[in-house]
Amino acid sequence: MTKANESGRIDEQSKQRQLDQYRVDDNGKKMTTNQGLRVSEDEHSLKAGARGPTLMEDFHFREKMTHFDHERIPERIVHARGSGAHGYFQVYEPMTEYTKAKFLQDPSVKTPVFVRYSTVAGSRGSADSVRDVRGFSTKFYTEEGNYDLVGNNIPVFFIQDAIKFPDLIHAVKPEPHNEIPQAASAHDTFWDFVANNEETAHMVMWHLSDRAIPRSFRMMEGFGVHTFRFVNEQGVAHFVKFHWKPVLGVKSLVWDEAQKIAGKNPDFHRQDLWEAIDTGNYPEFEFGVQMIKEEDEFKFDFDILDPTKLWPEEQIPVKIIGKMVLNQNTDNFFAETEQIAFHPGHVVPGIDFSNDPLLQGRLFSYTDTQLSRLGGPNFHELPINRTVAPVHNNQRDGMHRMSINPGPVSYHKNSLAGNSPEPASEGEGGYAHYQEKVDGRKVRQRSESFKDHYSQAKLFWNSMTEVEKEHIIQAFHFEVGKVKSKDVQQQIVEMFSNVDVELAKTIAMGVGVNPPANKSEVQMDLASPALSQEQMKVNTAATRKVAILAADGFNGSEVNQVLESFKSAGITAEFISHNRGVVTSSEGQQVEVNQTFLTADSVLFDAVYVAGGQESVDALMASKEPIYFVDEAYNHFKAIGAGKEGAEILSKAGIVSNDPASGIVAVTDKNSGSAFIEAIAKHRHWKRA
Ligand code: HDD
Repeated sequence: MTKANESGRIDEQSKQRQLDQYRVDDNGKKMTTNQGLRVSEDEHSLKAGARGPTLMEDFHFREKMTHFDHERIPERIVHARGSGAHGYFQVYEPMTEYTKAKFLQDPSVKTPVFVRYSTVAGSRGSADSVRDVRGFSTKFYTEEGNYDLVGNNIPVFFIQDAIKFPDLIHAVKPEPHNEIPQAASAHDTFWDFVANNEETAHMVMWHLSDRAIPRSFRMMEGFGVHTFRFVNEQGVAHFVKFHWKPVLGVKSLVWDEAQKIAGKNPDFHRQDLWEAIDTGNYPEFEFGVQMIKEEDEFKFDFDILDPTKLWPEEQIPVKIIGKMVLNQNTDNFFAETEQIAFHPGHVVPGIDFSNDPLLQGRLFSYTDTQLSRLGGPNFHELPINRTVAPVHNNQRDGMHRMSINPGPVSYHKNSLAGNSPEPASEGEGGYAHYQEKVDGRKVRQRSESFKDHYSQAKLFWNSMTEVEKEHIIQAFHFEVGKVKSKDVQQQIVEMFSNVDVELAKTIAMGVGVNPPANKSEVQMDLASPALSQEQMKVNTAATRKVAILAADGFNGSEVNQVLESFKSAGITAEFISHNRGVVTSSEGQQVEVNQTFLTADSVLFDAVYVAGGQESVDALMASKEPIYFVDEAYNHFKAIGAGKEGAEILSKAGIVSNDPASGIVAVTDKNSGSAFIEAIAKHRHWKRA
C-alpha cells in the first residue's frame, strides 16, 4: 500500500492507480492458502483412509470452507440491487462565482468518479426492469476528499421528514408475514401508506409515470433531490439543486414489456450498462445546477426546503456546468459495486447542506447502515471507498483496520507529536460549515409551508402529454388494482381527487370502487414542459439494439446496406434465426447467428428488421415465433423494418407493411434505410395506440 497522494493533483487515473495496488492477477500462478502456503491438492479433503472420515487438521479444507461460509454480507436495507461503473467528471467552466469546490474550477481536470445505479425496493437478486425509483449515486474522488451525490432518477421524494423513512420502506418492501411481493409497490401496505400520508402524492405521480421503468440507466435523468448550498470563497451562498441530464435523452420501457423483461432477462439494465461500456459506447451525463440566491429563499409558492417539491426549470433554469463519462467496467462486482459506501454527508468545501428535514436525517443514516453492512468503522479503507486525498487523523483500531499509524500519539491537542495532525484553517482547505443563523424552539412540527401536497402533483399531471397521462392511468389501474383492500382503494381515489377529479374517477372505474365523493381539486393551471420526457427533444438511434430476423436465402445486398446504415448511426444488431451457427444469403454470404428465437426475445431489442429474400422469409414463416416477435415489437410501439419479401411476415402479424409515420418502414433502398433509422431514433410510435 503506498502513501496517499500528498501533492493534491488529481487526474482521470488517480483512483485507478490507487486501485491497482489492490488488484490481484491470478493468471498462471500457483494456488496458495491465504497464508501464502502453496497448495498441492484441491479436490480431495484429507481423510483417514480413502473411505474414512475427514481430518480436523486439514487446514486447507477448513480455510476454504470457512471463507465460503462467510462470503455474504447483509444487502443494503434499500437500494440492494445495483450496478456500477467507473468514469470521470469534467467541469465546463470555472464555477468560482458560486462555489469554491476545487473539482468545479478547472475544466482541464478530470475528476475520477464511481457511479452506482439501483432500484429501491427489490433484493440484491431482483429484476432490473420493475416499476421503481432508480438510485443514481456518484462518488467524486476529488483532491479535497470524496464528494458523494446520492440521488435518484426522480426529482422529488415520497416523504418530507426522515423520521418517516422506516415507515415508507416497511410499507413498500415485501409484506413481512409472507415476504410477498418482491420488488413491487403494487400491494396493500404500500398503497395504505400512500393513502394515509398525503405528502406522497407528488412522488406517486412520478412513480406511476414512465420514469419508473427506464429503458436504460444510460437514458434517465438524475437528481440530487434536496436543496443543497454552494458557498464561494467569500462565504456567499446560493441554494442549489443538482441534475444529471443523459446525452442519449430520457427513454422508457412500456409496462407490458418491462414485466416480460423481468423474466426474460432480469439483468437487463446491468447488462445494458456493462455492454455499452465494454463496446466503447460510454454513457455520458451533463451536470446541471439550479441556483437560488439566499435572499430569494421565500420568493416562491413552494418551500425550497421541502423535498416533495421541485423547482420548475422554466422558473429557475438548469445551468449545465460539466459532463460525466462512464468508461470503465468493474473488475470485481463485490469489491467495487457491493462494497462502495455512499453518504450524502460526504461533502467538500464549497458544498453545504440545507435544513431540509429529509436531508438532515439522511446525514445520520448512511454511516450508520455501513457499520452493519460492512462490518465496522473502517469501511472507508476499502479500496473502492478510499479517498485519493491524504487521510490524517487520530482515529485508530476497530474491525479490519488496515492503516498502520506509528507512534504513541493518537490525540489532539498534543505536544509529543508537535500537535499533528493539526486542523487546517479555511484558507488551507479546512471545511467550514456555512454560518447560517438558526433560532427556534425545540418542536416536533412540520412547517406550515410544507402543507401543500397537491399543487405540484397537479403541475406534473398538467405537464404530461396524452400518452404519458394514459400510462399513468394504466399504472394506477395496475398498482391499485392489485390492492386487496377495497377500503384502501377507495381512499386512494379520494386522495387523488385532490390532484384531478377526472383522474380519480378514471382510477375508481378501473379498480371498481365508487367515484370520489370529493369534487374539488387543487387550483393549479400551470404546466412545466421540462417534466415531460415525451417533449424532450433528444432523439438518437445511437447505441440502440436491433434484431435482424433472417434464415438461409436472405437478401445479402439489402442486409449489407441496412448494416451499413446501422453502423453509421451507432446501432448494434444481432441476427436471430431458428438455429445458431450461420445463415447464408442468396448470394452465398454467410453471417453468424447471434441468438435463436428460443434465447432471444422481442422485448430485449429496440427495433426489429425482417430481412428480405423469399427463401428466408418462407423458412422463418414455417414457425410462429418470428410472427410473434414482430407482433410484440408492434405492441410495444417499436420501429419495425422489413425488406421486400419481409413484408409477408408483417402482414401475417396483421401489420401494414409500410407506414413510416407509425414506425413501420419498408427498407428497400438507401432512403428507406434512413427512414428506418429515424423511426428507431423516435424510440416509440404512439400513433399505433
Ligand atoms: Fe437513501 C441508500 C437515495 C432518502 C437511508 N439512498 C440509498 C441509495 C440511494 C439513495 C441512491 C443507494 C446508494 C448506493 O448505491 O449504495 N435516499 C436516496 C434519496 C433520498 C433518500 C435520493 C431522498 C431524497 N435514504 C433516504 C432517507 C434515509 C435513507 C430519508 C434515512 C433517513 N439510503 C438510506 C440508507 C441506505 C440508502 C439506509 C441503504 C444503503 C446505504 O444507505 O448505503 O442509509
